[in-house]
Amino acid sequence: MKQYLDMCQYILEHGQDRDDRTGTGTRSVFGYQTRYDLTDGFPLMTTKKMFLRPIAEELLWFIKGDTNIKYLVDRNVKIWNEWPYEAFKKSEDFHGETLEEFIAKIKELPADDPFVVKYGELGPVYGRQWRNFNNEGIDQVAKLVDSLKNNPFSRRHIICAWNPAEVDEMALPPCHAFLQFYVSHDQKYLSCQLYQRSADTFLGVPFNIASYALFTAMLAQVCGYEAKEFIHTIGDAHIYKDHFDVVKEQISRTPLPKCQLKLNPEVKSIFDFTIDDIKIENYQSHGKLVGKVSV
Ligand code: UFP
Repeated sequence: MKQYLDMCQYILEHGQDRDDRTGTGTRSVFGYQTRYDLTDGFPLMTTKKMFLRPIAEELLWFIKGDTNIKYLVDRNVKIWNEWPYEAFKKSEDFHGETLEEFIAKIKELPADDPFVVKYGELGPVYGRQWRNFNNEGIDQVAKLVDSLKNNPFSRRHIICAWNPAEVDEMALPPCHAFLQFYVSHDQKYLSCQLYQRSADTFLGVPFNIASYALFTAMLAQVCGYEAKEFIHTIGDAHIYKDHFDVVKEQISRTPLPKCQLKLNPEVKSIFDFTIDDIKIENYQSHGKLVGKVSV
Protein backbone atom coordinates (compact mmCIF):
# COMPACT_ATOMS: atom_id res chain seq x y z
CA MET A 1 0.00 0.00 0.00
CA LYS A 2 3.09 2.18 -0.12
CA GLN A 3 2.11 3.06 -3.68
CA TYR A 4 -0.96 4.83 -2.39
CA LEU A 5 1.16 6.95 -0.04
CA ASP A 6 3.56 7.69 -2.92
CA MET A 7 0.63 8.91 -4.99
CA CYS A 8 -0.50 11.23 -2.16
CA GLN A 9 3.05 12.58 -1.86
CA TYR A 10 3.30 13.04 -5.61
CA ILE A 11 0.05 15.00 -5.75
CA LEU A 12 1.13 17.23 -2.87
CA GLU A 13 4.51 17.90 -4.49
CA HIS A 14 3.60 18.10 -8.18
CA GLY A 15 -0.13 18.85 -8.33
CA GLN A 16 -1.67 22.07 -9.55
CA ASP A 17 -3.94 24.06 -7.25
CA ARG A 18 -7.36 24.37 -8.82
CA ASP A 19 -10.88 25.47 -8.05
CA ASP A 20 -13.43 22.70 -8.26
CA ARG A 21 -17.17 22.14 -8.50
CA THR A 22 -17.59 21.78 -4.72
CA GLY A 23 -15.93 25.12 -3.94
CA THR A 24 -13.39 23.51 -1.58
CA GLY A 25 -10.43 23.65 -3.97
CA THR A 26 -8.02 20.83 -4.74
CA ARG A 27 -4.43 20.05 -5.64
CA SER A 28 -4.57 17.70 -8.59
CA VAL A 29 -2.59 15.74 -11.16
CA PHE A 30 -3.95 14.27 -14.38
CA GLY A 31 -3.25 10.60 -15.04
CA TYR A 32 -1.83 8.37 -12.30
CA GLN A 33 -1.68 4.58 -12.08
CA THR A 34 -1.15 2.26 -9.13
CA ARG A 35 -1.15 -1.57 -9.08
CA TYR A 36 -2.18 -3.76 -6.14
CA ASP A 37 -1.18 -7.41 -5.87
CA LEU A 38 -4.19 -9.43 -4.75
CA THR A 39 -2.33 -12.76 -4.36
CA ASP A 40 -0.60 -11.91 -1.08
CA GLY A 41 -3.47 -10.33 0.84
CA PHE A 42 -6.28 -7.84 0.51
CA PRO A 43 -5.56 -4.12 -0.15
CA LEU A 44 -7.55 -2.60 2.70
CA MET A 45 -5.62 0.51 3.73
CA THR A 46 -3.58 -0.01 6.91
CA THR A 47 -2.31 3.55 7.40
CA LYS A 48 -5.76 4.56 8.66
CA LYS A 49 -8.53 2.52 10.20
CA MET A 50 -11.07 1.31 7.68
CA PHE A 51 -14.15 -0.87 7.72
CA LEU A 52 -14.90 -3.31 4.92
CA ARG A 53 -18.61 -3.66 5.75
CA PRO A 54 -19.88 -0.40 4.15
CA ILE A 55 -17.70 -1.04 1.09
CA ALA A 56 -19.07 -4.58 0.74
CA GLU A 57 -22.67 -3.43 1.30
CA GLU A 58 -22.28 -0.77 -1.39
CA LEU A 59 -20.87 -3.34 -3.81
CA LEU A 60 -23.75 -5.75 -3.11
CA TRP A 61 -26.12 -2.83 -3.71
CA PHE A 62 -24.48 -2.16 -7.11
CA ILE A 63 -24.68 -5.87 -7.99
CA LYS A 64 -28.39 -5.92 -7.06
CA GLY A 65 -28.92 -3.10 -9.54
CA ASP A 66 -30.38 -0.88 -6.83
CA THR A 67 -30.14 2.93 -7.04
CA ASN A 68 -32.15 4.00 -3.98
CA ILE A 69 -30.24 4.75 -0.76
CA LYS A 70 -32.92 2.93 1.30
CA TYR A 71 -30.98 -0.37 1.08
CA LEU A 72 -27.84 1.31 2.42
CA VAL A 73 -29.66 3.40 5.02
CA ASP A 74 -31.35 0.25 6.40
CA ARG A 75 -27.86 -1.21 6.90
CA ASN A 76 -26.48 1.97 8.50
CA VAL A 77 -24.21 2.69 5.53
CA LYS A 78 -23.91 6.45 5.27
CA ILE A 79 -21.66 6.98 2.27
CA TRP A 80 -24.34 8.10 -0.20
CA ASN A 81 -26.53 10.10 2.21
CA GLU A 82 -25.34 13.61 1.37
CA TRP A 83 -26.32 13.53 -2.29
CA PRO A 84 -30.08 12.84 -1.97
CA TYR A 85 -30.20 15.20 1.00
CA GLU A 86 -28.82 18.03 -1.17
CA ALA A 87 -31.56 17.30 -3.73
CA PHE A 88 -34.22 17.13 -0.98
CA LYS A 89 -33.09 20.51 0.38
CA LYS A 90 -33.91 22.08 -2.98
CA SER A 91 -37.42 20.55 -3.08
CA GLU A 92 -40.79 22.00 -2.01
CA ASP A 93 -41.11 19.26 0.67
CA PHE A 94 -38.06 20.50 2.58
CA HIS A 95 -38.97 22.19 5.86
CA GLY A 96 -35.56 22.62 7.48
CA GLU A 97 -34.95 18.94 8.34
CA THR A 98 -31.36 18.05 9.23
CA LEU A 99 -29.48 15.33 7.35
CA GLU A 100 -30.03 13.01 10.32
CA GLU A 101 -33.79 13.66 10.33
CA PHE A 102 -33.99 13.10 6.57
CA ILE A 103 -32.12 9.77 6.86
CA ALA A 104 -34.22 8.67 9.87
CA LYS A 105 -37.34 9.23 7.76
CA ILE A 106 -35.96 7.13 4.88
CA LYS A 107 -35.14 4.39 7.39
CA GLU A 108 -38.51 4.25 9.11
CA LEU A 109 -40.66 4.35 5.95
CA PRO A 110 -41.13 1.24 3.74
CA ALA A 111 -39.16 1.01 0.49
CA ASP A 112 -42.28 1.62 -1.61
CA ASP A 113 -43.34 4.76 0.27
CA PRO A 114 -43.56 7.70 -2.19
CA PHE A 115 -41.14 9.76 -0.06
CA VAL A 116 -38.48 7.02 -0.21
CA VAL A 117 -39.10 6.37 -3.90
CA LYS A 118 -38.77 10.08 -4.67
CA TYR A 119 -36.08 11.35 -2.32
CA GLY A 120 -34.00 8.21 -1.73
CA GLU A 121 -33.44 7.75 -5.44
CA LEU A 122 -30.06 8.70 -6.90
CA GLY A 123 -31.10 8.38 -10.53
CA PRO A 124 -29.60 5.91 -13.02
CA VAL A 125 -26.28 5.51 -11.14
CA TYR A 126 -23.95 2.48 -10.99
CA GLY A 127 -26.50 -0.23 -10.13
CA ARG A 128 -28.77 0.75 -13.02
CA GLN A 129 -25.99 0.94 -15.59
CA TRP A 130 -24.38 -2.31 -14.41
CA ARG A 131 -27.58 -4.37 -14.53
CA ASN A 132 -29.86 -2.50 -16.91
CA PHE A 133 -27.74 -0.22 -19.06
CA ASN A 134 -29.63 2.77 -20.44
CA ASN A 135 -32.81 1.16 -19.06
CA GLU A 136 -32.69 -1.22 -22.02
CA GLY A 137 -32.30 -4.49 -20.13
CA ILE A 138 -28.58 -4.89 -20.83
CA ASP A 139 -27.15 -6.80 -17.86
CA GLN A 140 -23.42 -6.03 -17.99
CA VAL A 141 -22.63 -8.11 -14.87
CA ALA A 142 -24.32 -11.27 -16.21
CA LYS A 143 -22.64 -10.76 -19.59
CA LEU A 144 -19.27 -10.27 -17.91
CA VAL A 145 -19.57 -13.50 -15.89
CA ASP A 146 -20.58 -15.35 -19.04
CA SER A 147 -17.65 -14.02 -21.07
CA LEU A 148 -15.13 -14.60 -18.25
CA LYS A 149 -16.23 -18.24 -18.03
CA ASN A 150 -16.71 -19.01 -21.70
CA ASN A 151 -14.35 -16.72 -23.58
CA PRO A 152 -11.50 -16.06 -21.12
CA PHE A 153 -9.09 -14.42 -23.57
CA SER A 154 -11.63 -11.92 -24.81
CA ARG A 155 -10.52 -8.29 -24.84
CA ARG A 156 -14.10 -7.22 -24.25
CA HIS A 157 -14.56 -8.06 -20.56
CA ILE A 158 -15.96 -4.60 -19.83
CA ILE A 159 -18.40 -2.94 -17.46
CA CYS A 160 -19.13 0.69 -18.28
CA ALA A 161 -21.05 2.86 -15.85
CA TRP A 162 -20.61 6.06 -17.84
CA ASN A 163 -23.73 6.49 -19.93
CA PRO A 164 -23.75 9.80 -21.83
CA ALA A 165 -27.49 9.46 -22.48
CA GLU A 166 -28.36 9.40 -18.76
CA VAL A 167 -25.47 11.12 -17.03
CA ASP A 168 -27.40 14.35 -16.46
CA GLU A 169 -30.08 12.48 -14.47
CA MET A 170 -27.59 11.04 -11.98
CA ALA A 171 -27.07 12.51 -8.50
CA LEU A 172 -23.33 11.99 -9.06
CA PRO A 173 -21.97 11.02 -12.47
CA PRO A 174 -19.90 7.81 -12.13
CA CYS A 175 -16.36 8.37 -10.85
CA HIS A 176 -15.30 4.75 -11.25
CA ALA A 177 -16.57 4.60 -14.75
CA PHE A 178 -14.92 1.92 -16.87
CA LEU A 179 -13.77 -1.54 -15.83
CA GLN A 180 -11.90 -4.18 -17.76
CA PHE A 181 -10.96 -7.72 -16.72
CA TYR A 182 -8.14 -9.96 -17.95
CA VAL A 183 -7.64 -13.71 -17.55
CA SER A 184 -4.03 -14.97 -17.42
CA HIS A 185 -2.67 -17.20 -20.23
CA ASP A 186 -2.87 -20.30 -17.98
CA GLN A 187 -6.50 -19.47 -17.10
CA LYS A 188 -5.58 -19.37 -13.46
CA TYR A 189 -5.81 -15.71 -12.55
CA LEU A 190 -8.19 -12.80 -12.98
CA SER A 191 -7.06 -9.17 -12.97
CA CYS A 192 -9.08 -5.98 -13.08
CA GLN A 193 -8.27 -2.51 -14.30
CA LEU A 194 -10.45 0.45 -13.41
CA TYR A 195 -10.48 3.82 -15.10
CA GLN A 196 -11.61 6.36 -12.52
CA ARG A 197 -12.25 9.79 -14.06
CA SER A 198 -12.13 11.69 -10.75
CA ALA A 199 -10.66 10.63 -7.41
CA ASP A 200 -10.85 12.18 -3.96
CA THR A 201 -7.55 10.63 -3.01
CA PHE A 202 -7.96 10.78 0.76
CA LEU A 203 -11.60 9.75 1.19
CA GLY A 204 -12.66 8.04 -2.02
CA VAL A 205 -9.63 6.12 -3.27
CA PRO A 206 -9.13 3.76 -0.27
CA PHE A 207 -12.80 2.79 -0.66
CA ASN A 208 -12.53 2.39 -4.41
CA ILE A 209 -9.45 0.15 -4.20
CA ALA A 210 -11.07 -2.14 -1.62
CA SER A 211 -14.36 -2.23 -3.52
CA TYR A 212 -12.84 -3.32 -6.83
CA ALA A 213 -10.39 -5.71 -5.18
CA LEU A 214 -13.42 -7.32 -3.53
CA PHE A 215 -15.41 -7.40 -6.78
CA THR A 216 -12.44 -9.03 -8.54
CA ALA A 217 -12.18 -11.69 -5.81
CA MET A 218 -15.92 -12.41 -5.97
CA LEU A 219 -15.86 -12.69 -9.77
CA ALA A 220 -12.73 -14.85 -9.63
CA GLN A 221 -14.44 -17.26 -7.24
CA VAL A 222 -17.62 -17.68 -9.29
CA CYS A 223 -15.74 -17.96 -12.60
CA GLY A 224 -13.11 -20.44 -11.35
CA TYR A 225 -10.06 -18.15 -11.14
CA GLU A 226 -7.92 -16.58 -8.43
CA ALA A 227 -7.72 -12.82 -8.01
CA LYS A 228 -4.36 -11.57 -9.28
CA GLU A 229 -4.04 -7.81 -9.60
CA PHE A 230 -6.04 -4.61 -9.33
CA ILE A 231 -4.79 -1.81 -11.56
CA HIS A 232 -6.13 1.61 -10.69
CA THR A 233 -5.88 4.21 -13.42
CA ILE A 234 -7.03 7.66 -12.39
CA GLY A 235 -7.87 10.73 -14.51
CA ASP A 236 -8.09 13.72 -12.13
CA ALA A 237 -6.35 12.53 -8.95
CA HIS A 238 -6.88 15.24 -6.35
CA ILE A 239 -6.49 16.03 -2.69
CA TYR A 240 -8.97 18.53 -1.29
CA LYS A 241 -7.32 21.49 0.44
CA ASP A 242 -8.98 20.67 3.76
CA HIS A 243 -7.36 17.20 3.65
CA PHE A 244 -3.74 18.34 3.28
CA ASP A 245 -2.85 18.02 6.97
CA VAL A 246 -4.51 14.66 7.47
CA VAL A 247 -2.89 13.30 4.29
CA LYS A 248 0.54 14.40 5.55
CA GLU A 249 -0.19 12.59 8.81
CA GLN A 250 -1.11 9.46 6.83
CA ILE A 251 2.05 9.65 4.69
CA SER A 252 4.15 9.70 7.88
CA ARG A 253 2.74 6.30 8.91
CA THR A 254 4.32 2.97 7.95
CA PRO A 255 2.05 0.43 6.20
CA LEU A 256 1.30 -2.74 8.18
CA PRO A 257 0.98 -6.29 6.81
CA LYS A 258 -2.06 -6.83 4.58
CA CYS A 259 -5.20 -8.55 5.85
CA GLN A 260 -6.81 -11.58 4.16
CA LEU A 261 -10.17 -11.70 2.45
CA LYS A 262 -12.30 -14.78 3.19
CA LEU A 263 -15.22 -15.35 0.86
CA ASN A 264 -17.67 -18.15 1.54
CA PRO A 265 -16.48 -20.79 -0.96
CA GLU A 266 -20.01 -22.22 -1.27
CA VAL A 267 -21.20 -19.16 -3.24
CA LYS A 268 -21.23 -20.02 -6.95
CA SER A 269 -23.11 -17.06 -8.46
CA ILE A 270 -22.09 -13.41 -8.31
CA PHE A 271 -25.75 -12.60 -7.53
CA ASP A 272 -25.89 -14.85 -4.44
CA PHE A 273 -23.32 -13.19 -2.18
CA THR A 274 -24.62 -11.71 1.06
CA ILE A 275 -22.73 -9.62 3.60
CA ASP A 276 -22.21 -12.75 5.75
CA ASP A 277 -20.24 -14.38 2.91
CA ILE A 278 -17.59 -11.62 3.01
CA LYS A 279 -15.07 -11.45 5.86
CA ILE A 280 -11.59 -10.15 6.46
CA GLU A 281 -9.05 -11.66 8.83
CA ASN A 282 -5.93 -10.28 10.52
CA TYR A 283 -6.71 -6.65 9.73
CA GLN A 284 -4.25 -4.41 11.53
CA SER A 285 -4.21 -0.65 11.07
CA HIS A 286 -3.09 2.66 12.42
CA GLY A 287 -5.75 4.87 14.03
CA LYS A 288 -8.71 6.53 12.40
CA LEU A 289 -8.18 9.68 10.26
CA VAL A 290 -11.09 11.93 9.44
CA GLY A 291 -11.76 14.47 6.72
CA LYS A 292 -14.84 16.32 5.49
CA VAL A 293 -16.60 15.16 2.31
CA SER A 294 -16.93 17.85 -0.34
CA VAL A 295 -20.38 17.32 -1.85
N1 UFP B 1 -15.37 10.39 -5.52
C1 UFP B 1 -14.37 9.44 -5.40
N2 UFP B 1 -14.70 8.14 -5.45
C2 UFP B 1 -16.00 7.74 -5.54
C3 UFP B 1 -17.01 8.71 -5.64
C4 UFP B 1 -16.66 10.02 -5.61
O1 UFP B 1 -13.19 9.74 -5.27
O2 UFP B 1 -16.26 6.54 -5.57
F1 UFP B 1 -18.29 8.34 -5.79
C5 UFP B 1 -15.04 11.84 -5.48
C6 UFP B 1 -14.21 12.36 -6.62
C7 UFP B 1 -14.58 13.83 -6.60
C8 UFP B 1 -16.06 13.83 -6.26
O3 UFP B 1 -13.86 14.49 -5.56
O4 UFP B 1 -16.24 12.61 -5.52
C9 UFP B 1 -16.94 13.83 -7.47
O5 UFP B 1 -16.97 15.13 -8.01
P1 UFP B 1 -16.96 15.39 -9.60
O6 UFP B 1 -18.18 14.70 -10.17
O7 UFP B 1 -17.04 16.89 -9.72
O8 UFP B 1 -15.69 14.81 -10.16
